[in-house]
This record gives sequence, structure tokens and C-alpha cells, in this order.
Amino acid sequence: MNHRYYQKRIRAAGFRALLGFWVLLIGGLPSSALAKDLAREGSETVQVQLTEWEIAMDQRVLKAGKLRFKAVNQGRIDHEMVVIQTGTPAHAFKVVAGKVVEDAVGKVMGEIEGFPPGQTKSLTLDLPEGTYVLFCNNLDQEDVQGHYQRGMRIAFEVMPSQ
Ligand SMILES: [Cu+2]
Repeated sequence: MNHRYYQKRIRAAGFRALLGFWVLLIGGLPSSALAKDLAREGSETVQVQLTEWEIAMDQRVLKAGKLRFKAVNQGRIDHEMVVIQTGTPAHAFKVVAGKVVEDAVGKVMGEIEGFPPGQTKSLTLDLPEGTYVLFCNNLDQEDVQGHYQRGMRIAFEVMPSQ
């Protein structure tokens, strides 16, 4: 009787160890997936900082392909981020009533709609070789000058991926 009791205890312990192994294995999966994601992010992410009245990028010569623009609003008011492919210099865009006429300037590749201070938004774009401008086209109520005119614009270049 005593002997059978210990056999049961041993089997239960073995089962618990096996269960623990599976919990570890399954629990370990998301973190390795996250690590892979972080590694991928590191090679393709462009950091963008939006403030009054300036836009900064951590890299301005990029490689063609999928690029993740991670924009942080470090200002005190809402800002947006528009990416346009254009041959026009960043300061020379056509502006009507405080706003850039986007279609007249080049090809809009994508945008992050206006978002509040303190927030971070991401946008992934598949960009071909070319010259680009990243800008904010917000115009505050009852203001004559838009954010673009106040300086929220920056040029960057996309090189062939070779
Ligand atoms: Cu802005």
C-alpha cells in the first residue's frame, strides 16, 4: 500500500515536470518572436520627431523597400506626417490658404493623420528609389500660416536597395 502510494507520487511529480516543460516552451515562444520583431524593427525603422516647428529624422538616406516611420509628437499641439515623392525642394511647395496643395507637389505615398502630443504612431511604406519630403500639413484654426510654412518639413532620399 505504501509502495503504491509513492509510485503515484512519483508519477504525479513526473507529470508536473512535463507540464512545466511545456509551459516553459510555450511561454518562451512569444519572447523569441518579439526578439525577432525587434531585430527587424532595428534595421528598417526611421525615427521621426515632430515639434513646433520642426521635423527631425534619425536617417535621411534610406534604402528602397519597406520602411517603418515611427513618429513621436514631442510638441504641445497636434501634428501629422505626410510622405510625398517629389522633385521639388522641401521649402518650395505650392501653398494655398496655409496648406500645401499635396497633389500639385508630387505623389503622396502615405500619411499619419493628426495626433496629440506625447503619442507615437507608425506607418509602414514600400518606397522606391527617389527624392521625398516628409511634412506636416496641419493648419490651426484662425491661423494664417500652416505648420508646413512654419518649418515642419524635411527632405530625404531613397537609394536602390543593392
Ligand atoms: Cu504640425
